[in-house]
Amino acid sequence: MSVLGQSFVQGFIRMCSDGWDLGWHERNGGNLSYRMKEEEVWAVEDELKTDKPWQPIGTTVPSLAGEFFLVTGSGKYMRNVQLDPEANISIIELDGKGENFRIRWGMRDGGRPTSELPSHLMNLEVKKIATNGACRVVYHAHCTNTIALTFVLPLDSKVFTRELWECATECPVVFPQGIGVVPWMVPGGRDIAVATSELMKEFDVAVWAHHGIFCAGPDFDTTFGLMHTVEKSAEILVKVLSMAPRKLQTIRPDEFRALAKDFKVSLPEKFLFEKPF
Ligand code: 2HA
Ligand code: ZN
Repeated sequence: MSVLGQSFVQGFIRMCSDGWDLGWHERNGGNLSYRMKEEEVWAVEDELKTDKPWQPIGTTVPSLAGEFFLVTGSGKYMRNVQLDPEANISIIELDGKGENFRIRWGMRDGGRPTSELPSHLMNLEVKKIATNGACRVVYHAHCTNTIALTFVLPLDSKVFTRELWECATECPVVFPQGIGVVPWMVPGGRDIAVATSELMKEFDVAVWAHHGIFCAGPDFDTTFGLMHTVEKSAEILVKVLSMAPRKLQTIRPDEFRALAKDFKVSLPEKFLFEKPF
């Protein structure tokens, strides 16, 4: 079967379109990567080319050595992925040291993988190790309400986690570990990749101040659903903060503890501190 006929490719394309539909991908904003399964590599082997040069990743990911990834292209628009996948996404292979990559399929008219490739690969590496190989998807989007909150909330994981948990009852169940916050940094390089992947050891979500969100998960639905849940909760908080200077009521620490018990999640006590509404 062709590359485009594969279900993992179809799932990847749909996620790009869904993010566009929700307004998270102005111009070339945002990017997506997927760590392919061995059998998915075998299934498309006939279509993989070897004429492109090896190039440095810009960081080292030894635990991903030799693996294959489906990634969006640098400067490419999420909007266009569905319309012309072969020109906007690519399958890349990593070398035996996890230092270089080469394009094996896609980017038909030239170009290179996402400018955030170091962050994607370092996050995928940390998550692969932390989940015994279960994590395969890393997604970066420019979610409006979450970005807006990075101007008015302290850039502190405890505050972001607690505020977003309070704004939608499902949040502590969907991201019980909480969410990390990266202060403003220059995007695209190794430094922001190191800072983000350090947080990804603990969290599945990292907010980039004044920029966007990185999410990780085992499949497209879970990862997209996580991004969507965080951003929905952020939208509620933006509305609440716009309506009144303070909440009249909210979910209290003991209520989170009761929720955790019934839903069988464990919520770190560091997020359940006493505070005014
Ligand atoms: O333009 O989102 O962070 C792609 C990006 C860079
Ligand atoms: Zn971005």
